[in-house]
Amino acid sequence: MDFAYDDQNIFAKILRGEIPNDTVFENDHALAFRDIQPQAPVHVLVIPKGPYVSMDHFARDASAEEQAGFFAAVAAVCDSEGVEDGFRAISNTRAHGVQEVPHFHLHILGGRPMGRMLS
Ligand code: D5M
Repeated sequence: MDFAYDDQNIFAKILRGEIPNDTVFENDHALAFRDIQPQAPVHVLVIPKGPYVSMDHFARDASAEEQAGFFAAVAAVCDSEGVEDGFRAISNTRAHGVQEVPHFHLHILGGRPMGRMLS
């Protein structure tokens, strides 16, 4: 798999501070911010700060420290967003997953029942 990274993608620009974002949480390895087109009362994107295109890229090539930092951010978002009743986490990947932004991001959706989603 070729995981060539395009540093002009919109999340790279957010990480460089070139585009504003509504930050929920940040640590050394990850940033969490509100989706600009929310699909639920809670809709936060968690992204690694490193240049990873997709979840499989991140899982293969990110260091243990980067991966721990990423999941610490996921935990912090879950703690702060009031999703005790549950949430859905999605990472759209490449063409079949209809990924729009080629920087790995985990959608965290909550605040209402999500319904079945297997299509
Ligand atoms: O979809 C990418 C997601 O990223 C989509 O839900 C909109 C969101 N998005 C796009 N631009 C921004 C900015 N500037 N801030 C916040 N959220 C944004 P996917 O199909 O998962 O790649």
